[in-house]
Amino acid sequence: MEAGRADGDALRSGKIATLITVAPTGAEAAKDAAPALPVTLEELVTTAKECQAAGASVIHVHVRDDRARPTLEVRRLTETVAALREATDLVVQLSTGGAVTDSFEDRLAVLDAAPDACSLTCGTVNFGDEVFANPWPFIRQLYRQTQERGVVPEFELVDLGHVATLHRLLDEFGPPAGGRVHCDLVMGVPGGMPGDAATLVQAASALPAGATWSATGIGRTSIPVMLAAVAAGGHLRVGMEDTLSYARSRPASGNAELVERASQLARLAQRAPMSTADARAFLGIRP
Ligand code: KMH
Ligand code: ZN
Repeated sequence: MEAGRADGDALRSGKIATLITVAPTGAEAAKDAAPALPVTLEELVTTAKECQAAGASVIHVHVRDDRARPTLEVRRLTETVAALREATDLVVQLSTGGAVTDSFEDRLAVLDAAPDACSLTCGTVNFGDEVFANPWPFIRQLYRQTQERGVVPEFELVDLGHVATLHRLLDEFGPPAGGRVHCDLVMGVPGGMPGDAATLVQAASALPAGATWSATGIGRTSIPVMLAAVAAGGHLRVGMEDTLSYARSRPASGNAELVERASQLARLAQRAPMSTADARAFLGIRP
């Protein structure tokens, strides 16, 4: 694909800015253990505004209920999408991964909240002591629904085998809504691919021609993965879904400082953070 090669050249020569995604909450961390975790709508909106100011252009959203437990209740998701659109210009990407306990039916229904974008994990993976289930029939059904509804998917690749499934998905069902194949290499999940530079290069090299990618390192792999991603011409995802620490023995004070550090690194690499308007054009988000 010509467009892909052009993107690759532009990335290496610094002509394409860095897309920074913030994943502020996730489904796993407990508010008691991490008081800075945004779990109410008000906290999420405040975090989103701070993170946009710090350089994020996409927000990957998991919602919590009144007791701070993860939920996929469509009413809450819809309200959250509306509130984030009202308060920010961020691309709103809802998680269809949810929590490991969520049903496939509830995960498909996330699209009823009509987000700009959604995550789409390309395979099952051990997830600590749990299993994050993404069998092929579910992946296929979710992908078809994103195409029908014009929701731009981000392909979450947690293991190298997920790259093969991404190829299969595109071969069988064609390009995604928005036209760009954009992936997130989720590295360092206990049970998934390790979060190191060699694996990152291997995974990025195996992507379909023309695909673009960001990377995120879970836990203590956060910084090595971020450094490797910038060096290899990738984009970045950071946030308290992926790591609760800013540095060794130093909890993150919030999401904004994680985004701020990613922005500084991007600027250092001569690929400044992408604006929200450019991120919408880059990902092919509908007006
Ligand atoms: N919470 C994980 C089980 C996604 O958002 O799409 C799944 C996850 C992936 O966070
Ligand atoms: Zn997530």
